[in-house]
Amino acid sequence: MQGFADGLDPALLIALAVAALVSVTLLGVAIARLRRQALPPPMMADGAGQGASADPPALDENGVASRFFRGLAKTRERFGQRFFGALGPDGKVNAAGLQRLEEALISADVGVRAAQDIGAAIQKRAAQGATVQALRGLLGEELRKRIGDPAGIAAFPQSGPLVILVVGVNGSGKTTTIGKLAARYQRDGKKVLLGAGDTFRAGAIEQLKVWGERSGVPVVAHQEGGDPAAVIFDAIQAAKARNIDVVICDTAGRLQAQKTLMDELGKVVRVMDKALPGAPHEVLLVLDATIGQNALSQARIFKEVVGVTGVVLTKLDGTARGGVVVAVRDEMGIPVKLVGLGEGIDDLRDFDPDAFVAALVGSG
Ligand SMILES: Nc1nc2c(ncn2[C@@H]2O[C@H](COP(=O)(O)OP(=O)(O)OP(=O)(O)O)[C@@H](O)[C@H]2O)c(=O)[nH]1
Ligand SMILES: [Mg+2]
Repeated sequence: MQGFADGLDPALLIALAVAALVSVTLLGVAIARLRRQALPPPMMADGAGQGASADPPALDENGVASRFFRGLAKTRERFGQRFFGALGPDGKVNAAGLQRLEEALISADVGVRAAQDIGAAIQKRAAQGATVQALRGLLGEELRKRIGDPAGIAAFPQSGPLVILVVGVNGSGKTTTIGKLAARYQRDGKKVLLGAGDTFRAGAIEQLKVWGERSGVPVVAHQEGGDPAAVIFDAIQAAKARNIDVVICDTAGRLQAQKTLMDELGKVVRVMDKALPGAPHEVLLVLDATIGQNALSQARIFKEVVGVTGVVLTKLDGTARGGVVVAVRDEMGIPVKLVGLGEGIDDLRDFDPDAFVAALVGSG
């Protein structure tokens, strides 16, 4: 009888040895990978926080402060890099530094008057020997006092539905805001109904219906090209008949220069009051924060035509011009009530002045 090894070809033996070597190497690689996974993750650099050296708030991911902090990343960066960059290492401001401070504020769209006043206040305190940290605090205070107290959406009336009219120029985010707001009321256990008052733009009714379906909210709509006042009248009547808590009405986007469309909006408001005396209880002007100071001229016109009661500032997440919040309140006297911090259904937040200022300048 032959022994086991006797029958083996030397070439086969070499192949077996190579295979064993490869297996050992692969095992080594796998062990190294497992070890790496067991290590704590590397520190993630939050580019957003760099400028103002603001620490992210230690709250849960979806907490108000965290959402503002993330959503205002770009504005904070601009404030941080330009504003604090304009201070010397000792925190002293000279004439050129002051100029740069004002420019930084203007470029974040807080408005020229506010920028000058805040710049002067900081200059004065710096001349008294204030530290950078103290100047940061002063900047926060100056911004905060210009924003005013938080203002919420109108309360539910004693009888009948709360009626909200949503207006604004094309693409500002009206329909998206309505979708998010409807979902919010729905989550709070309210019965919501939407009125498809944008009969002007092709596809607008469909878009609102899609948002309605997302949260199971009914939509009252007529044909494209129909009279928006008539649709909204029907929506309010239906809401009364069906014991609805909140009616939110979409409208066509319009340029403030389009006189007919602006007149039409005036008519919509008059008809709403006929359907339900006192309606609309809230007229929300949706402003796209990325347009900065142009938002002010829009606010001026809409305020005149329909008596805006609150502003929704959308797309704050995508802009470095978040300072426009200050200008809207400071120069127009209209409270910012809600802010859009993203495109998702959960990205509409009550405007929180404290969280806003902390997200811009840091809490320290
Ligand atoms: N990043 C971001 N995008 C937003 C926000 N709100 C709205 N958008 C986007 O802005 C775009 C326009 O939004 P719409 O809701 O259709 O705007 P609209 O005002 O109804 O527009 P018209 O019906 O044409 O007048 C869409 O792509 C939205 O997803 C926001 O808060 N953040
Ligand atoms: Mg729309």
